[in-house]
Amino acid sequence: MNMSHAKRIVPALMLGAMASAALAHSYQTRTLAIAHPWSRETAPGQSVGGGFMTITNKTVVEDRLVSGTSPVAAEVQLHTMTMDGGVMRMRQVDGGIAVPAKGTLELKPGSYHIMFMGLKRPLRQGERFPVTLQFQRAGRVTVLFAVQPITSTGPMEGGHGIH
Ligand SMILES: [Cu+2]
Repeated sequence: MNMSHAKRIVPALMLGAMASAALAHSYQTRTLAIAHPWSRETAPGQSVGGGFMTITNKTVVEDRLVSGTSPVAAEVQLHTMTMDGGVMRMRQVDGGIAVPAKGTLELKPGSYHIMFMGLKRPLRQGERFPVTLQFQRAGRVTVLFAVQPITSTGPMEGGHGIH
């Protein structure tokens, strides 16, 4: 890499870091688009946290989110919510979650979500932490989860900022 190239890249990275609290973020692989990975701030002593994002499959072949890892948690699980005698319960998903061909998998509160089990430290509002997602076809994809206020019900998109 020559010097002029390096000089052009640095300001862009700095701008990205400064804008990160308020702006939406997304990731592209050859086959998937992963939008707005987010999580909620945790209370001291809270050992689990939720993770949410939107995964779009750009191909005509189904993919599958099968597992994940993160340095902030002992284990990353995939969960779903089901009605059980009138009560919503979350349950670990067996065999992963499909990302439909030319379709979208939404991980959101009250539905499919990621569960960070055995948090090694509290998740603080405004920070980002890495999660490596394992897909059946797309392989490993590492994304950053943005930690939003504990009251959040959806991703904070660009321009909305912190409420
Ligand atoms: Cu859960």
